[in-house]
Order: sequence, then C-alpha cells, then structure tokens
Amino acid sequence: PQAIHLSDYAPPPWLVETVHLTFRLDPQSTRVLSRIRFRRNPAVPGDHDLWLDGEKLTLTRAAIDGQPLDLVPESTGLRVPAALLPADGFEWTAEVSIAPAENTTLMGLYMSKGMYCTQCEAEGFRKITYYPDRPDVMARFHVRIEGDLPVLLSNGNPAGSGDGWAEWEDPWPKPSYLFALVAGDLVAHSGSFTTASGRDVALNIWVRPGDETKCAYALDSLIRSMRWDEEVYGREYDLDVFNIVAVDDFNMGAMENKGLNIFNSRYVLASPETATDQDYENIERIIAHEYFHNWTGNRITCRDWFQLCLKEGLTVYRDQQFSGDMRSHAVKRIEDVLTLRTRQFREDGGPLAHNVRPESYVEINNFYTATVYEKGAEVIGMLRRLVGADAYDAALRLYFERHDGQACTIEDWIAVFEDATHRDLSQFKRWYTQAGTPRLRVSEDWDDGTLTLTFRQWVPPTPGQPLKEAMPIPVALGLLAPDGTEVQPTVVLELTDPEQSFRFEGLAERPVPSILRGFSAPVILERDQSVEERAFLLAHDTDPFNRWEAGRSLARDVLADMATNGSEPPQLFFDGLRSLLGDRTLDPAFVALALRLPSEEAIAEHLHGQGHTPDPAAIHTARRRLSLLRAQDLAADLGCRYHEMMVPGPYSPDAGPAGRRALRNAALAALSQLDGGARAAEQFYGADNMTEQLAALSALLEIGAGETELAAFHDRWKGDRLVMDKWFSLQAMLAPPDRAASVARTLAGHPAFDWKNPNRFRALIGGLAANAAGFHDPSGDCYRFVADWLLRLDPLNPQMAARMSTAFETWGRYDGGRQTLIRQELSRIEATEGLSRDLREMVMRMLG
Ligand code: BAL
Ligand code: ZN
Repeated sequence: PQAIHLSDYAPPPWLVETVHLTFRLDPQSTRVLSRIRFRRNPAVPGDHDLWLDGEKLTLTRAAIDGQPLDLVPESTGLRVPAALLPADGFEWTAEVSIAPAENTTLMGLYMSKGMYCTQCEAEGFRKITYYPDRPDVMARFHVRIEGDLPVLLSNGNPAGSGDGWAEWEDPWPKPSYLFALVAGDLVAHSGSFTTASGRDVALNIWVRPGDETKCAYALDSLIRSMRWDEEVYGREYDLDVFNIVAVDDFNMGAMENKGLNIFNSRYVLASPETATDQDYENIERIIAHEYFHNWTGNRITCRDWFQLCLKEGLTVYRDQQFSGDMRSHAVKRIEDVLTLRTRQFREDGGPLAHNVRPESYVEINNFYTATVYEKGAEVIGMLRRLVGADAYDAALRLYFERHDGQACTIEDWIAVFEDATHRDLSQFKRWYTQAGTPRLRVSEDWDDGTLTLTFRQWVPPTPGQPLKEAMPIPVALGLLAPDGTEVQPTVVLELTDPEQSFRFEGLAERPVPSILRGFSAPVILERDQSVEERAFLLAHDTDPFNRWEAGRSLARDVLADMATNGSEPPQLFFDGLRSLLGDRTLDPAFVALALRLPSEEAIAEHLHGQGHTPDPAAIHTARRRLSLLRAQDLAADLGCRYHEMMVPGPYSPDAGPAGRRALRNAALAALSQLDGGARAAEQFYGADNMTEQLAALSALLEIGAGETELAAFHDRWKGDRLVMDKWFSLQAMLAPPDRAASVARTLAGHPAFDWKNPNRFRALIGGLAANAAGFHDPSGDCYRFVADWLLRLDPLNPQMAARMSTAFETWGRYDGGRQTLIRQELSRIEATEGLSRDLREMVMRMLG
C-alpha cells in the first residue's frame, strides 16, 4: 500500500454546501440515498474531476443534476470526469446499499447487539456512501432515518419525527468524520443545561434498557464540563440538544460526533458496585474530552489527518486542566506524567517513534497514538508555560475568533500564538517536527555564593530522523536551602541551545536545586544525585510534582540496582517513605502515588536508556523483593494508615474519598505480603463498592492466592460485561510469569471470552502484554499466543489488531534470544497473506 505524505497535500477542487442523506435501515441491506450540492473551490482554478471516496458500497444509481450516470466504481471510490460536471456547481444524487450486520470492523455503519451505530473518524464515512471523505470538506447535513426502532438519532437538532422515521438538521458545517447515526431500542437518562447566554440545552445519555441507573455520573460530568468550558475558555454550546450514546462494541474510548457523541460503554456506565474510582475518573475525563471537542475539533477542525494533534493535543490538554480543577492539580499532574512515560516515552524510544505531527502514513488509524495525544498535550502545556497564562488566553481567543468554521493546520495554530504574543516560535515548531524524547543532562557548580547549572540536551535518533536540532525546553526550577526553605521560587528557564548555563548569585549557602518542577517539559532529566539529596527533596520540596519525583527516581534507581547487581535497598529509602506515610498534612491520593513502585516496564525502559539489557525476570524479582522489604519495614505505619483511611458512609466517587481508598488499598497490597491475604479476603467479602473489592482481589492475586475469590467474583459478576473485563484483565496481568501463557490460554477458552468485542480482547491480550515478566517469559509462549490472536482478529477488526500489536514495540530493548523470538512472530505476521493495511504497516515499522 502507498504511503500518504503531508507534502502532497492539495486542496479539494470541489467543495460541498449541503448534504441530504436518507437511511432505510436494514441489517443486511441498508439503503443510503444521498443528495449533495457541490460548488467549485475558488482557490483551485481549472477543470477537475470529482473524486468521491467509497469502500465496500454497492452502487445502485447515481446522477448529476438529475442526469443518470453510468459509472464503474474503483475499489476505493468513484471518479466523475470533469467533462460531465457543470462549471458553477451541481447536485449529486446516489443510492448505495450496505450491510451493517456484516461490518465487523466497527468503522462506518455497523451493529452492536441489535443497535445501529457509526464510527466515521478517521475514514469511516466512505463505508456509508460516496463522498469527498476528507476533513477539509465541511458541509451542512440533513439526515432522515427510516427504521422500525424506537430511537433514531443523528447530528444536530431534531427536525421532525413520526412512526418509524426521524429527521435531523445540523446547522454547523462539519467534515464527514463527525457524522453519526444511532438507531435502537434505547432509553435516556436526561437532564438540561442553560448556557451563559440563556440557551436551554436538552441533555440525554442513551443506553440499553436496564443501564439507565448507571448514567448519573456521566450526566453530572457533562454538565460540569459545559460550565467549565464557558468559564475557562468562554466556549458556549451551540445546539438545542446534546446526545451521548453508550455502545458495547467500540474500538475507541469515545467519539466527538457533532451533538451526538458515541461512547464505549465503559466510559459512561458506572455504579458504586460495578465501577472503580479510576473508572469514575476516566468517565469524567472522557466525557469532558469529547465535549471540549465541540470547539477544539468540531467548530475548528483539521485540514488533513497529519494535523490530528491540532485537535487532540489541545483537547487532551483541556481535559487535563479540567480534571485538575475538579480534583487536585498535583495528583493529576503526577498521573498524567505516569501515563506519558508509560505510553509515550515507550513509543518515542522505539521503532514506532513519530512526530507529534507525522509526515507520512499508510493507515491513519495507526496514528491515534500517545505521541499525537499525550505528547501533543505536553506541547500545548509548554507553550502556555513559555508565553504565560494571560497570553495563552489571548491566543486562544484569537484562535476561536480567526478560525471558527475552518479546517486548520499547526502553522495556523503557531501563527495565532506569534500574533498574540509577538514572539518568534519557529524553534518551538520543532516539537511538532522532531520525534524522540529529548534527554537533558544537568551539572552543578558551586563557587563562593554562586550556583551555576549547566544543561546539555540531546535528542536521540528516531526512524527516518538520524540527526536532530536543539529543542526549546522550558525548565521550571527552584532552589531550596538546606533547612528546606525556598531561596529561589520557581522560575522558568528557556533552553534553546545544545548547551547552556544559568547562574544564581548571592546565595548564603549551597542550595539544593529542584529542577523540571511540575514536569515542565516532556524530557528525560539525567542527573547525578545522591540518595541523601533525593531523600531531602522527598521530604522538603515545595513543588508537589518534584517531591513525588524525588521518591520515584530514588525507587527507580534502587530497583535498577537490585535488578542488575543484586544490591540491597538503602535504609534511607524506607525512612523517606515512613515520613511521607506519617505526614497527615499530605493528600492521601498523593501519598498513595508516592507509595506506588515504578512498574517493571518502567524499570526495563530506564535500564535500556542506561545502556543495559533489561532482564524481565530479574526486574520482577527485584520489584517483588523491594515491595516485601518495604512492607516489613513499614508494617506498623501501613497498618495504621489502613485503618485510618477507612471511608465511612455511602460511596462517593469524589477525589477526597477516592484518595483515601487509594491509600488504604496501597497499604492493603503491601500488608497482604505479610498476613497471607487475611485482610484482603476480609475486605473482598465485606466491600460494598468495586474499588475496594477489586483492590482486595488484586492484592490476593499478587501473593499467589485468591482462587476462591476469583470464582466468587465470576459468579457474582458474570452478567456484567464491564466487570467481567476486569476479571479477565486482572488475571492476565497478575499471572505468575512462568504460568502467564497457560493462564491466558485458559482465559481465551472461557465461554465469556467474546474476542470480537474490543474491550474483552483488550482485557486479555492487553492485560497479558502488561504482565511484563510473563509476556517476556523466555519460552516465547506469550509472544506466540499474542501473535496468533492478532492474526485471528485482523481479518475482522484490523484497527484493533494493529493497535494491540504494539505489545511487541519494545523488542529492541531485550536480549538476543527474546529479540529473535519476537522477530520470528512479527515476520510470521508479516508473511501472512491478506493481512490488513493496518497491521501490515505496524509490523513493517516494528521490524524496521
Ligand atoms: N477523535 C477520536 C476520539 C477522541 O480523541 O476523542
Ligand atoms: Zn479526542
């Protein structure tokens, strides 16, 4: 398959004014009638054919201005010669038929448990009808749905309904990727919102009958998101109705279709008995994310798919701000950095590394990545740090004013900031055009009251980019006196050169620098720092992120040492944690994060970065040993906190009680190593909420117990799909390394392993891939198991298969034996006939 290049972008010669669609729904043969008004694009002179994308469509008839056409479709679309096209515009009419019940890709129009639904981003609309399916073609849509189902939904405002039909009118021009249709036997959990200017908006969360009792939190999150976007970004909602639909079979987390968001049901449905605190937090975040897209994505969209980060990076940044405002900024920042390091640094350091704005792709679905989303959000955060909050607000106002209704590029975005701040941001653009995580090495020099900090930056080579230029890096920094007082409050240093020094003069005594406060840039900071200095920062840093980071990097180094040379942890490590655990002024959620040991994956990545070949088994053993030694050393303190953090009264998902449960469950996991799981079993059977029950089950599995509880959990929850996903993933994730493959095989043979459901597939295959020592067991059993399942899923749902193939992306870190085994599996996949474009591109990139 051909790669598509950013440099080849050409504007569309034909634009669309209006689209009228009629759907006559039928599982095997849905008929789609289209009437589309085209006009010439004044920016593209000359005569041009009309190209309409279309895949797997049966064309019944087509006409231009009522004149029937005799066209022979190609496999990817239809071409109408320029000679047949009136110069000043025309009306295209067509009828196609499609089979939603046969559509297993979950792209385009498909069925999920008797319900019709759509997913059009990025290129699903072309599986619905012939159309210029590209985001720079924006049009007003009118949709009529005919079908014998009680609820018939599309984008925009309702425009009439009757027995077996409904019409929808969307007044806002939009690209086809934002089109949506839902039809089914659904019920709504409803509410309303009055916008700042007094517009009443009806809010509905549509679910299958029986699930309407699990929508309250999603609705509440939506209302808070709508209010927040008015207050913080001055953005008001612009339709009379906002519909959200929960679907069980969905490839993504959710989709921001105009006025009709479609969600994976795991990010809508929640009750205290079935959803964890983490689930609630995710629902709040994703509801907000999709809602925020209404302005950053929908009203202002992307010119082409290379610009994906324009909407995704910004919208992730906005949802991060929102979650911070709703909960705790310090805790949220730590969680976001953990996600970034786990998913994005891994991607940036391997064969799949790509720019925040990629420059070529074979299959765009493969670029909905942590780099585009999470690093994209970091880039926005850095911009805001560099220009300041007020200038950021001014730039955003200008962005909305200048580009409303347009399909834009990163150049447009940067220009807005340049115009609003009069800064030259040409170097900053490198964050969009250079892949790889910059490394920042800092050295200190102390001389007679002057501290000099010297920074040296280096961006490692990535595929297709052997040489890099210096990045602009905002480094937030503070200085602490030996008694813990802050002698230099946070300043933002702007690095622009490969090497740069900064002097701090007139200091009475040598301070301890706190560098990269709040994780002010997505870089790897390299620093020779003593255990004592880290312990000092863990105890005293006034920046909560760096306080956490001090403990984190200490734990990481301790674990790295234990895994590579069998050393023992220093007592100072335990003492630091003890004082943290005993500090009742700290947010319990923060303490829980500080107690979380770096994952095995994080240690492997760190060791690889230090020039070692990580041994997954040694890392696993070291982490378990450190966890046990820590529990022994801190047993009394942990026991104390376990009791203290009990949350009385009815369950609330709010940050306060959730933080208490997080600390309590961290203590439980540690203590279970000492008490044989007695407390965990007690908590498991006594829990009235999923957070406590699942944490107890997890603590039991981690110590090799919990067989009875697993069975009890299964019996209690076998009727609940979302809870059963947890049952699958927990077992795959926590299986002992030498038994991971056999546990996974048993789970795959379980009657509830509905592998065509993306959530269930991800639970098992993703869970196994997250079991680092198990997945990398030297037998290669898990590699084979995962490859077999990718090959099985690929013909049905290539997008999911391609996404899950990233289990293999870190192969280059490991020893020769493991590398050979993984490459064998990747080569076996690559050699398979009929492989999808999606999976083929991923495997080829991984093989390099
Ligand atoms: N646009 C795809 C789903 C999301 O990022 O919201
Ligand atoms: Zn998004």
